[in-house]
Amino acid sequence: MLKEKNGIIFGVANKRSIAWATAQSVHGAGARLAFTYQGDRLKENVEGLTSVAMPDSLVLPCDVTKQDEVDETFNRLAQEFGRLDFVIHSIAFAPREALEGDFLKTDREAFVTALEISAYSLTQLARAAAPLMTAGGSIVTMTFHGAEKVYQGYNVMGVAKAALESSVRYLAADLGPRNIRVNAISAGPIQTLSARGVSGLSNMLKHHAERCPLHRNVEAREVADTALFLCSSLSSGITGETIHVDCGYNIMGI
Ligand code: 0WD
Repeated sequence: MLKEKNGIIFGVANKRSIAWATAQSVHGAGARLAFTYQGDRLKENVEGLTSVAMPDSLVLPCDVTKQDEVDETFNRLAQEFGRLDFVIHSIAFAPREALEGDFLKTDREAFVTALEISAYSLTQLARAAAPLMTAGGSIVTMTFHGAEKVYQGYNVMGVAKAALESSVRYLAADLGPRNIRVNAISAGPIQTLSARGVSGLSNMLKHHAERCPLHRNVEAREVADTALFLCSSLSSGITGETIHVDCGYNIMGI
């Protein structure tokens, strides 16, 4: 499905990352991949994972708060891949203290950091990627239902995800004429490194599984396969959307 396609994946922290599940799906469909890692603390993890499973991949440092690293990432991509076909944006961060207690107490610094890394980075990366997407392309980001409804403890990350989902629509409008599609996947809760930073995760997992139509939690593989669909020509008519991959949780009232 993705033979002779080149993609870059932002947000692999370890083997539980949604980005890593996505890498396995798109690589299995034939794509050649570049990965980025945020800082030296994650370098070994990402190199360890890719060297075994996908040794032909490019692995580059890229902290989205450092514009020079973003510029260097896309320079290297231009040199090594030439053309880029898809981007997986699977990045989010908020200071831990902002992810517990009242949203009301969110300070300026936590707000700015969460919005910069979790929302603005999509626009930043889309702007850098678009010139390489000479045959059209697909940009996919990860969001959560906490953008639409209040989840206690999700707090400023919910506000960041709302900005992210809106950014998807504005970017889709800007990039549509170049046949670059931009979509978000709203995933149900999954046990990952980031998710463990949100207070009350195990309750959230239990509540979702009890309430949703499929009566279970979603698997990272299911999110990954939706990303594969969004990167492939099977989804050629879809842009600016937020697709829920949450075992149906979001449709439920009482
Ligand atoms: O329940 C979940 N796990 C859900 C996650 C449900 C719905 C959505 N999501 C979203 C997250 O909000 C995020 O956008 O999916 C995306 C991926 O999250 P993940 O796979 O759950 O988490 P994780 O494996 O921790 O990957 C996120 C990574 C970071 O990991 P850590 O845990 O080290 O903060 O985002 C990256 C980093 O690798 N990241 C950055 N990358 C570049 N520059 C930066 C940065 N400044 N900050 C964080």
